[in-house]
Parts: sequence; C-alpha cells; structure tokens
Amino acid sequence: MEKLIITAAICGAEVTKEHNPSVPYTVEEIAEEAYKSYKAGASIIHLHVREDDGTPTQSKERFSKCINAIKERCPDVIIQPSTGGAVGMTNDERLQPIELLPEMATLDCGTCNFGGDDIFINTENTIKYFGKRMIELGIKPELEVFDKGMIDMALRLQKKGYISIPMHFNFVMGVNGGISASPRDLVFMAGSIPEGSTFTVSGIGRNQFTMAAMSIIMGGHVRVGFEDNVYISKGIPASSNGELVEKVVRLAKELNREIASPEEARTILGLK
Ligand code: KMH
Ligand code: ZN
Repeated sequence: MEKLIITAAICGAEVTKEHNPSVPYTVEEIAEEAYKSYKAGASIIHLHVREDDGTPTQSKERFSKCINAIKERCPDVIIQPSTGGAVGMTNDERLQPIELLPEMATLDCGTCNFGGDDIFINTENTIKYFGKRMIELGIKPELEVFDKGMIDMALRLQKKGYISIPMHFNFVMGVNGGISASPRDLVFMAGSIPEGSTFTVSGIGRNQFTMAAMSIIMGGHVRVGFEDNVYISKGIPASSNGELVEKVVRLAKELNREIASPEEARTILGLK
C-alpha cells in the first residue's frame, strides 16, 4: 500500500479559542502549530489564516506572512491554502491566496448547509472559475467533497477541462449538512472516484479518528486538525494539532501503514 499522507488542518475559519485555547490566530501561533504538526508527521498543511483577533481572512498579504513563517520552520512541507475561506466571502476574496502560487489549494465542489442558517455556496460557475484559474497557475486542487453528488460534479467538470487528472479528493464526512461519517458511506465515496485518483478523509468532530482508521485500512490518506476537531479523545481538548497528528501516526503504525514524507507525498500526488 502507498505510504500515508497526513494533512494537518491547523486553524480553519469557524473554530475559535473558545472551542480550544490552542487554536492559532497570529502568524507566530500559526507557524508554531504547523511546525508541531510537521514534526509529528504531517506532510501537508491545509491553511486558513486569521487576523490577530481571530477574524478569518483570505488576505494575500496575511497568507504570504503565514506561508513564509511556516516555510522558515518546515522548509519542505506542502502548503495547501484554502480557497473556501469562511461562509459569506466573495469568490475573488476567497481566491486571493492562489496568486502566491502554492503547490496545492482546495477546490470545493458544491454547495452545502453549514449549520443554522449558514450555507457554504459553491455554484457550478464558481467551481469552473476556481478550477480554470488553478489550471492556468499550475496549482493542484484538493477536491473537497461534502457529499457524493460533489464527486459527480468534479467528474463532469474534469471531462469539460476545468480539472486535471489525476484527481485528489478530500472526503469531508460528518458535517451537519453533508454525508455522514460511516463505514458504508466511506466505501461508497471511495468506490465512486476514478482509478488513478487519490483520496484523503476528514472526519468531523468525534468521527475524526474512526474515519482516519478506516481510511488507513482502505489505502486512503488522512486529514486531522483543529479545523475539523478539537478533542484528542472524548471530552479532552487536544493540546496542539501535533498531538492529533501523533495519534494518527500511532494508528498507522498499529495498522502497518508507513508515513509519507513531504517528498514522498509529492510523488504520490504527482506534484513533481
Ligand atoms: N470554512 C469553510 C466555509 C476549504 O477550506 O476549502 C470552507 C472550508 C473549505 O473550510
Ligand atoms: Zn478548510
């Protein structure tokens, strides 16, 4: 089986220090959380950034500062900025970080209820617009899919030339409004992507480690981090993103799956 790529989603846009005081906001805190994740075994940092007071931003300047600070401490890590940003942001606001030419960026493949009155909007034209820009700039998208229909949308847009192959999917499972985090649904999702594609699994909340274990067994990859879950085990807050990554490394070891370095992750994902 391929080595395991661990992505650390260290910050997100929705989670706050009220959920866990270790959620990073400042450039220094973001760099430190990225470093702890990298040292523990993460080869990709999925990156959102914040103002110092915690407000989510897609500012190119703020991303540039955070990316530089991360690169100083983790020179070879793959940095994958979010183009999802936060609910309510405009397309062009969300797309700013790709102007910094990262190796990867997220491409959200559909609209999803996001709890309460929040809707995370990604129309077909938005997905086409983002996909086309990423092809023009040579950026590999991580195709974020919150439901099976979003895989179908990605496949249709790949045929129309908005997404390149091989495709890399992120199955986000357990969002209140998306597909549930269950073995049945993971088998369904993994069986719905074309041969030659890769996938990672982001289990939300209490589903983080059960979904991670399933993905490890199935030959998929794993995302963990405060964006998706702030607990190391039931009711116990994680002290850092690094602690969440360490737990995945332990699971992988028990299940005989080796961990990919950033260079190995680049090869698996076709980034070089
Ligand atoms: N914060 C969510 C609205 C992504 O990074 O591309 C969107 C999100 C997805 O987190
Ligand atoms: Zn994100």
